Amino acid sequence: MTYTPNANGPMVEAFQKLDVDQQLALFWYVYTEMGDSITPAAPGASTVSPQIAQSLYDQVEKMTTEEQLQLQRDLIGHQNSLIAREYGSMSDTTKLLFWYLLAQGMQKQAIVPFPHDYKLVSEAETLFSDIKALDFGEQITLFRDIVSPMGVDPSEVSHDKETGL
Ligand code: 45D
Repeated sequence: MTYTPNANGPMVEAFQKLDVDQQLALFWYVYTEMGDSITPAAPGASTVSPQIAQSLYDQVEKMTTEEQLQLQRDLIGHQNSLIAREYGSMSDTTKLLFWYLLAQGMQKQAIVPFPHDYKLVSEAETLFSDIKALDFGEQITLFRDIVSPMGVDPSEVSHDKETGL
């Protein structure tokens, strides 16, 4: 099967059209679905920097649960912050690893837990089914395209007077 990153376009757009909380919720359901098949020590993971993802994760783990949730919402919403800029300077695969660490942190209750009664809206349900129909390699390409633009790319924004960043 031939596959190009561009084939993700419509799915990436559908993901970004969801409101921020629905994006987080869908991402959580994706993790619960595929979590076991993700192996952080995957061979050939040459562009991943585990120490960088881990140190960013460690900063988030120290926050209160409210701050942890806000940080995740802010990454999706491109809010300027030190962590958003640190995130934006990582490689796409390291960004994926960071989200994976967050999801694992949620599972071990070190990060704000997912509310059991929180439901996906129908657009998110549809997208979830579409994602499940992709093979593993296609899913990873899709998630890279989704997490890549999150945060703030420090090389693309100018100095922010308000935050001093
Ligand atoms: O109260 O090559 C709501 C590596 C609102 C290795 C909420 C890899 C209400 C190298 C928003 C619902 C492993 C990196 C609360 C490859 C409310 C390599 C909170 C692959 C509390 C390929 C919701 C990595 C929250 C892969 C907090 C495939 C939701 C990684 C949070 C995949 C959701 C990672 C999170 C995935 C989801 C991570 C954190 C799918 C994370 C998903």
